Amino acid sequence: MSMNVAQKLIHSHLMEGVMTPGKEIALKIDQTLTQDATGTLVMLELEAMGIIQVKTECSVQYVDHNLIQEDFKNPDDHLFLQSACQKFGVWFSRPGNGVSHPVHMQYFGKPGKTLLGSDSHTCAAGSIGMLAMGAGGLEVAMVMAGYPYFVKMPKIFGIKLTGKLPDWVSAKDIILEVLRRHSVKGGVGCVLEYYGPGLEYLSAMDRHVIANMGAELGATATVFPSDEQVRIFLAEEGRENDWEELVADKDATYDLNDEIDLSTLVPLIARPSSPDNVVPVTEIEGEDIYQAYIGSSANPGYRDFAMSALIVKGKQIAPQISYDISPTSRTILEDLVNEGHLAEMIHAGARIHQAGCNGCIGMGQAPATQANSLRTTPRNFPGRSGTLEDRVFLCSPETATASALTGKITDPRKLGMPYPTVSAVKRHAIDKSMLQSPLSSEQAQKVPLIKGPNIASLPKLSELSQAINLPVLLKVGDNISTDTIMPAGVRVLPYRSNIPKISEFVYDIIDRHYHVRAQAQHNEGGHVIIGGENYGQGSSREHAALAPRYLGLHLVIAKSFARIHLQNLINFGILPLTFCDATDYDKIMMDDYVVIEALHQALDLSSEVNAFVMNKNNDQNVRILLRHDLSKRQIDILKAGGLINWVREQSALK
Ligand code: MIC
Repeated sequence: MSMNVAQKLIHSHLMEGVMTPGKEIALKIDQTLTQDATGTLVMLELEAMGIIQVKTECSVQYVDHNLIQEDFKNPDDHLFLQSACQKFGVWFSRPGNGVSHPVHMQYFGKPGKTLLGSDSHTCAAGSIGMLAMGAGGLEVAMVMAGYPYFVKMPKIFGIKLTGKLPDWVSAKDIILEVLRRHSVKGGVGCVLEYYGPGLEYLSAMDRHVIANMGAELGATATVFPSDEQVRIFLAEEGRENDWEELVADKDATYDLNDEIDLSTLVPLIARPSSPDNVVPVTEIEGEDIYQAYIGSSANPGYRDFAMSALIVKGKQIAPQISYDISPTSRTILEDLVNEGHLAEMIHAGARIHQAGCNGCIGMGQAPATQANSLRTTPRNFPGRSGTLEDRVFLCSPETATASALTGKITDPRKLGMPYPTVSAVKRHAIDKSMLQSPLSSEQAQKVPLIKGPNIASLPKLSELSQAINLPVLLKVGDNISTDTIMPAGVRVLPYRSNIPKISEFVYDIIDRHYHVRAQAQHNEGGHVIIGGENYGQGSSREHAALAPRYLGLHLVIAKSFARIHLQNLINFGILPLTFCDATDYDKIMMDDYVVIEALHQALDLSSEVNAFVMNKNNDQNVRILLRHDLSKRQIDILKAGGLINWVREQSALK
């Protein structure tokens, strides 16, 4: 049977199940990636499961999110992570070494391998022919402990690229075009596979830009073939031996199809506050801007920074502009210094930040209230920048830099200068000195975990109750992102290792009193949340499930769920159900009670569950039909009160 690249990757790692879209399969995972904002929980979970040493071919822990050290919390986390890496046999990428995704691609990524990461943008590694997926931390901890990864067999969505990009249009415009066509829900349940003659002109780093933002379409993964461009990339990193060819069979087919002629694309921009709110730059040019932000895992390559430098070379940015440069890795920073580009940007008025995620996740560089911020980052969900009333636009480095020069949203083609050519770096920096290798298992056993006072143990979770009779404490609309459920930013991120404390921020972007109401209801048994379509899109942060669960959330009823968040809810014992008839969404109001009887039996016997909605005064009682698409394994995990309890039960049975 002829196969496309995604099918080949899945087939070679299939441990259980059949490759029928929608059916649960188990995959062998070769590598894992964790970052500090999600990794501290992963390490606590490994500890809670009693794991001695990780069993993957290679697991790497990065410190890239919580770099600001305004007090002890973040540095305590860094030391905890370093000790945990030594204890469990994990590589440690020290603070300052750079953003996980490009650094992983540079030093560890290998065509043909699988990668699971506790970060939704892990899919970026699909740029070099890997099957790379984002997941909740607990899923990653399980894989590190030697379990397979369970996921629904995706549909493979083939996107054929033809033609060549015009001047001033780059990889970011390609993924913005895909988002414009298919929306933030367009990739749910799919692997996006790019193929066709247009690939010839896209470097591995260009492909990283596209693969990274596959997360914004809700896709399970994005896959590119491993071809000559990938060989060139690995050769530049001194790892040509790690290259192997991986391309689709000649007569391979796809479950879904689309085609983009690159030569027809124009500079695009996603308006506030959703990555799929995409229009041509010309449609909104002329609006004043406050900030132009270059960097993040969505435009991480040397080329992206060098392009910005060449555009501003010898010029000055407009007076009101904050031109923020957030280098993605230490080696890119070194290359930019050696090639003289950093000096050009500084001269033009740039503000240079340390290598890491920084403003992308609201860790600094927050924009002024309601002032337009043009960013090369992957997400512009409301408030994610750190400013509640933000106006963040997503665009290419070309568009952001052109706008920094004029002070207004500007189509870069109108700068009236020739399109700069970024030449190859003369002596590319390859430097593993800030990557600490795992210890031998003998040495590892002697390492104590260093836990500062902000690192709290994981809360114990109760089993799923037999019946539900709980009030609705929140009703939200479509496309609620995990940035809304569990905000990021300097206020909140330092509590990623402290669930009791971080739970005080749950949903506070839309309801400051939610956590107080939830706490008050906790002793009464808990509560329910009602959601719209694509509930929980965006980040993989499992805090968006665990913290509400800590506050007593037991059931979410939504029109549909995003993949990673759905599994996170299950992993922390929160039942996710969907409406059989989406119009029933309108029949449930805040403070109504949802009643489900004989719940365990209902889940076991059928994919449909009867529920009653009663208003506060108990004088109105409506029956609604809910459904689930849970596997037996997922139902067992829910009944046990989450994955950690389930693992403990399984080990006790052995
Ligand atoms: C993101 O882009 O939202 C993040 C920061 O990378 C997250 C991880 C996190 O919340 O820490 C992600 O996408 O998973």
